[in-house]
Amino acid sequence: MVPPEARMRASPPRGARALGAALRARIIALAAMTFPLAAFAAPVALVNPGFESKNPGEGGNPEGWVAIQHAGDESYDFALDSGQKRSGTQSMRIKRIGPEPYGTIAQILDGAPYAGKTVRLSAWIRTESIPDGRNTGAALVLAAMRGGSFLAHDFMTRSRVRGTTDWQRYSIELKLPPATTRLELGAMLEGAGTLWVDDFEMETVEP
Ligand SMILES: [Ca+2]
Repeated sequence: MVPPEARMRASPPRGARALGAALRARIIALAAMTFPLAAFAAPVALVNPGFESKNPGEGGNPEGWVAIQHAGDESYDFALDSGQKRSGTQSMRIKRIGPEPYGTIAQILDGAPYAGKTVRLSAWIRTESIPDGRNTGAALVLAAMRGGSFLAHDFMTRSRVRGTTDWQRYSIELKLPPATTRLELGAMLEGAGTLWVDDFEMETVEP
């Protein structure tokens, strides 16, 4: 014979059951909010995104990348640096050594597959002695082009990394106009100082 008090405890109180159901409903609602975004983010393959490749690139550059600087005197030194890395054994370093205004390490993709889509570029950046100023700073860069003409770009103009900073992950997004045929991505140092960059990632985003 079970005492009435014990029988009451045998099944969960009504309040607890209601709470469990509410929690389940909330988890389902959260999952519904999260999955559609995840489902439409598709990775874009990059060559040598962490600067670990031992294969030679073109013109002395790391495989998959091209060093670009403003015309004029050689003003930026581009080098793989095993003394600083976010992961693996080395990162890319850009250091200003002359008077010209910018140095960029870039990867160039066929833009047609991404025309009309939004892409998100992420990478880890570390900086040393980058001065404050209007035309200074480290940045991730994304540019949508048709041939040699810019259609749209994001150079982190309002969120440059300056001063001396430890590794931190940054992301930018760009909606590529439908006419895009060429996509340039990378990292840029404008003005003085040193920039290290490592572990690039890119994905298409279609919320
Ligand atoms: Ca690396």
